[in-house]
Amino acid sequence: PKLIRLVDYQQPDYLIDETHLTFELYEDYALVHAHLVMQRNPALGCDLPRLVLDGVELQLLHLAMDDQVLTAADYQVDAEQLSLQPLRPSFTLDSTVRIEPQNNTALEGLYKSGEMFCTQCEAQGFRKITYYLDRPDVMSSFTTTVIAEKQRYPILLSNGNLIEEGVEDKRHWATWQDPHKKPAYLFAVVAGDLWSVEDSFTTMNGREVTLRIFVEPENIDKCQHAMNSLKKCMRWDEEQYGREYDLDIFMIVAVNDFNMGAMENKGLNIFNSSCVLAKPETSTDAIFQRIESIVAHEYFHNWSGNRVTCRDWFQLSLKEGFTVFRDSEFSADMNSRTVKRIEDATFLRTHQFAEDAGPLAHPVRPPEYMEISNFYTWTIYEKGAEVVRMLHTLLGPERFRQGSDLYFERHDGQAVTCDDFVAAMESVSGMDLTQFKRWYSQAGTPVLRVTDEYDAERQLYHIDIAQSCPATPGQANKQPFVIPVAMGLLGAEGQALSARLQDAEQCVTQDNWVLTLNQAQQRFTFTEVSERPLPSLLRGFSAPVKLHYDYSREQLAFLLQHDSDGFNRWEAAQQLAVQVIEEVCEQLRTHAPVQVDGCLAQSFAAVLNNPHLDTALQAEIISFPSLAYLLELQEQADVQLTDKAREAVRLYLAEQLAEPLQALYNRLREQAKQTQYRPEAEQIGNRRLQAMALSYLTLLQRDDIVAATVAQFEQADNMTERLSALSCLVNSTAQSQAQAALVQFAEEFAHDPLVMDQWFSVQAASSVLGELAHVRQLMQHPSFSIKNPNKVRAVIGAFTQHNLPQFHAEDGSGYVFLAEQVAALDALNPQMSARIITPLTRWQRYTPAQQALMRAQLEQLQALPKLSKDLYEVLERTLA
Ligand code: HT7
Ligand code: ZN
Repeated sequence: PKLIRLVDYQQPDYLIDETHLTFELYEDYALVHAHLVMQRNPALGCDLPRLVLDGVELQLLHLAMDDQVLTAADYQVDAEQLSLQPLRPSFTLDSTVRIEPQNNTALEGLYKSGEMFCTQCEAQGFRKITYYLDRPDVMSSFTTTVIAEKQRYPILLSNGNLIEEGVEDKRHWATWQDPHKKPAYLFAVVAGDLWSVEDSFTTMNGREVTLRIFVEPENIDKCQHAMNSLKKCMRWDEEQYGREYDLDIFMIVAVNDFNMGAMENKGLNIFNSSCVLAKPETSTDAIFQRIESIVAHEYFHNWSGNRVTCRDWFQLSLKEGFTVFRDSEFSADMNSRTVKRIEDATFLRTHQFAEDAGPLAHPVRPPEYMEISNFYTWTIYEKGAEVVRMLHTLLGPERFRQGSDLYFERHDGQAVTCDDFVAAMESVSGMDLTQFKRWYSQAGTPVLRVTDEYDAERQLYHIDIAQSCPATPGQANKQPFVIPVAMGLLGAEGQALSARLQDAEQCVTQDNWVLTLNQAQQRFTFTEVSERPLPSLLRGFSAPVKLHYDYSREQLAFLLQHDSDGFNRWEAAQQLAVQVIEEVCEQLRTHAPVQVDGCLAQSFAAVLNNPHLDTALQAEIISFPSLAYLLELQEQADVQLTDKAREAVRLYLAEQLAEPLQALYNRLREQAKQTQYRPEAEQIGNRRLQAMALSYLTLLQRDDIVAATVAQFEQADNMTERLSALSCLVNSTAQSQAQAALVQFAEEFAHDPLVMDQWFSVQAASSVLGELAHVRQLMQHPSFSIKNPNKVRAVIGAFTQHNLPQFHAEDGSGYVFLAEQVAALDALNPQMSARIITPLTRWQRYTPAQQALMRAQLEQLQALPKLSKDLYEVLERTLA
């Protein structure tokens, strides 16, 4: 496979003005007729180079140019392309191809999910449907006719508005027309026996939009939350960004077999059913929240992605980073802003920082790729969103909104670049963002080292910040980034200190500042500082960096109690926990007696007693750093030792805080019993704190607590409480109760694949129950199928990403298992194999013995006779 490079980008030689497609769907194949109205790209001259169309796994049955039928001598065709010589600058091209959706296990292009036909065209799936210029800068209008058997496929959908439909014998047809020009990756077709819920939305200009969610009949009672979320985010986009919806109908279809979360096809979003279907009895709070955010994400793409799209796939973060930022702000407005920020920062620091520190590190705008599907990464999405967030911080909300308005106005209907986005921000702010753009071109997580000095006599306070960034593949040396560091100063009583920041743009006294770093080493001086302050740094996680300041445990406990920034209160608790756990790691390493510092228990007790903190934030603060995050902080990850230390500290906390935790649990559980379940912020916070309390109490191995857990499992009327109880049992020593609960659960929900996913995950992720043998057994369960990505994630993904002690078993059995599954999956679904292998790609992080075991598996995979392009690229980079 060859490398595609950003520097080689060239405009398309030909354009497609109109695309007319007819799909004839049958049980063992489909015919696709394409009529393309094309022209030589006028920007490139009058000569007529050969026309090269993309096409993969297509059987060409017919080809005609300007109605002249072409024979094999008139064109060349290979496994990926079809080329021919146009004779005029404007011409039409007709083709018919035969494809086999029923045998398409890669879930890219047109495929079958159960009894339903559906498509996934981003990034390059359209070329598996018909010969085309399958690149995002070729934008065309689409008219699509779908023909299928009426009884099996009563619903026939495509993008845009329905313009005609009819019946002929047992077959029927529907024609859809999308008036907005779009690249092929936004194309979609669906045919199936679907039911729908319908609602409507009146836009800010008084237009009526029909909203429809299509699902398989048994899921019709699980659509309301997605519908509510859709209406909320449509209003939010109007109010916050001035963006109005632009078709008469907006449709969502839920499918069971889907490689990612959802897809923003114009007017016809296709969703993984796990990201759209919910009801209280089967879905947890986390699922309800995920649905709200993904529905919003896909809807927001209608502007940030569809109306203004990407010129090429190197610009993927242009739409994904901006849209993640938008959906994250939406969720923050709908729920607790602080908790949302904590969740986002935790995710970034656990997953994206690891990616940025490993062999697959790449900039937000990668310079090259072999297989673009491999670049739907945490860096493109989450770090890309942080880059947009930093622009928001640097410009301020009003100018950022002006920049966004200008971007949409300038580029509506165009395919553009990240530079165009930043240029709009420059135009409205007058700022020169040239240096800022290093965030798009340099990979790696910057590290900030902060020291300070207080001059009591002159009431001066100096902060010195050094920034550096580790080398990443292909980038040995990094230039300084522009980094906004939001901060405040606390006095001895915990009060916010006001002061003047010297040389700041506006020299006004305040108590919340944004320091803008742009050099390797910088000093910032505050004047009129009345006492020695304690700095609260990187408030709200204002930049995706690692910040080191040498806080004592007392200072962290003080920040945890007094900081006015909720995010930094939580951050202080995390840092305190990390320090305490690392101390225990050291004791275990040196075989010293384990002594857990009491500071954490005292601080947590104060948090639990603080009536001014909401329960959601309390829950976040007492939630412990995950094992994955702790390992991410270590120079060389020691899984078993860190797990032991972490568990020892958790047990110590449970013992010390047993009384308040028990009281809290009892109060919240009683309250839950009296309250009708709603997936709303306040209740979600209560349930999360209740679950957190129960998970600590479980460690005490007390019969009364086991009994309370069983009672919660049996009596709760919602999945959030049931699953948290089940998880506590599975991870406890009460294995007979755990087994009984698992059996009961599986009997009750055998018919519901999404609930069974939760059943699989809770076991595979458990270091108590999820031994490899058990995980292999789960894969034999009738509800498991390796062809279904949700099942693969629920079992293999949960085991390798959340059951680290078992996955990293010292005999290497976890690595052998993962390699086996990767090999099996690669023959079926390359996007999934290249994704599920991720834990093995981090091999350099572990001990030499583990490294050798992991590397051996990677090399064995590399030696397989037939590898997909996706997996080939990942292995090449990982072993380079
Ligand atoms: N833009 C969508 C990306 C996507 C995708 C990419 C590759 C393979 C399968 C896929 N399904 C969806 C999703 C999004 O970011 O909104
Ligand atoms: Zn997206």
